[in-house]
Amino acid sequence: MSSSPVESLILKLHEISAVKFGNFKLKSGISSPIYIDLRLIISYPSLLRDISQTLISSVSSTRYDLVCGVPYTALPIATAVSLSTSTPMLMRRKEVKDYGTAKAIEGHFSPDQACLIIEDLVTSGSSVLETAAPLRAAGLSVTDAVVLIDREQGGRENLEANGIKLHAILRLTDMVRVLKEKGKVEAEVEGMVLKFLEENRKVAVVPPAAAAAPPKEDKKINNKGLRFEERQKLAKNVTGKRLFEVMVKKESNLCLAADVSTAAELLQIAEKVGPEICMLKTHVDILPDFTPDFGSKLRAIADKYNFLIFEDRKFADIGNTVTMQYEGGIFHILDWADIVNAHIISGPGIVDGLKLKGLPRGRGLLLLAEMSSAGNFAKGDYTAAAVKIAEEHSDFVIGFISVNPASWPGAPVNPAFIQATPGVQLVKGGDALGQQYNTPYSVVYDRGSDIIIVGRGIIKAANPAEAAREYRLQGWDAYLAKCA
Ligand code: S5P
Repeated sequence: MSSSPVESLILKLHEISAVKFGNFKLKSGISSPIYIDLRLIISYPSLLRDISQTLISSVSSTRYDLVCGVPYTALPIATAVSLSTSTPMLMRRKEVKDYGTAKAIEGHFSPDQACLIIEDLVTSGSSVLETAAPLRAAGLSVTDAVVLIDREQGGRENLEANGIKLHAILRLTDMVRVLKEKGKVEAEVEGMVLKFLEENRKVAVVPPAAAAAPPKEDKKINNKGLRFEERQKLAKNVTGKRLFEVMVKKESNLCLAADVSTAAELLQIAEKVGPEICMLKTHVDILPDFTPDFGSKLRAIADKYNFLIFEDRKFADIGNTVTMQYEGGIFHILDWADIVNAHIISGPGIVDGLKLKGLPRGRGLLLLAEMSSAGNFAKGDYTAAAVKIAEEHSDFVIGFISVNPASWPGAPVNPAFIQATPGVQLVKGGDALGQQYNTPYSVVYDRGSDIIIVGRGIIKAANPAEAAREYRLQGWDAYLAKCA
């Protein structure tokens, strides 16, 4: 019996050992009974041609003017697609050498064109999103991605949540089934792989609460076309002005949430990611080795790398109490934090109290207008009240902790206010305790925020400095797309 084109692709991939069965330790640390290495296909030109032809036919009803491969494995595949369809190709640089000097995208294009992303293997979809961000930032339309293998581990859902339709030639389960049918693997191995896939299917599945509030298709883009330079002129508070200035200078709208276990670790990570961030956020009350010189040590690093310090104290008491909490106790927050934040649950008196101490020292305040956690109560009238209080104290309030400011009634609010959003990772998802994550692009472009606040996405990464750089690039690209 003759095989279908997809079946022969599977057999060929198995033949060249691009699909292996055994016990493999994956980058994420988990052991997998199957391993796919598509880098090998460049050694088999006829297979590379067959793969590109299959990819082309699977997107025959999709309109695209350009193709762009996800670096590096998909670059030869994209080249083959480009050659056989005479479609111009773009390349996304993985490393952009210096701030603002090197281009993120190589090749000629005009901003109204549609670009198809080509990828070899999709797991969570984050590599496709990393390539889509700078393309979109350059004004290109990215609505489709074509991939040879879908590992069925949340990639399709994540991409869809980011406005990208995934066209996959084959799923890993099809692959194992065909190999079993053709006698290439034992039933037992097939069973192990299917079990592994089933158990690891939920890598980055969107929790229902996060999925419940997708950005509206027809919404206005918050602060569209307004650059930070212009908004800086509108800011009344010196720290607010400075934050805009630092963002522009460093081309960074990334705030690190430095939720590490010790002060020593915090100072170390501040040194590592300092060049990438505009702001570093602390929870000083989680540091068991806090000493009175912590503030001056962190300040020295902040001055060296030019970022602001934000103590995420979330004051919530009456005005008189917060003046003491701000200035006194063990932490003396007022002495070292440029910015603090407050809930408005206790009414506007809390801002009066903090302002009494903070304004003479040139400090700034962010109001929690929304929260990122599932089921929180900061919405509707509560959010509107935060905006009203901010307007009444715009000499001290520099902006908001927000989640979707583009959806606020009367949006956009005064562009002098900075929107800073937590709950950001490279793929949409959540943690086990109610945190909800959106991507840098959806936070800044769709939801209209300015600053992405990233904690575990950076501090738990194998290389935090590299991860911070990726977040900075994605956050800044999204800001540029909003300015375009
Ligand atoms: O609504 C909020 C407000 C804040 S400030 N949700 C949040 O997650 N945060 C903070 O942002 C939270 O306290 C933590 O420090 C950070 C998010 O960390 P991540 O590890 O989930 O990125």
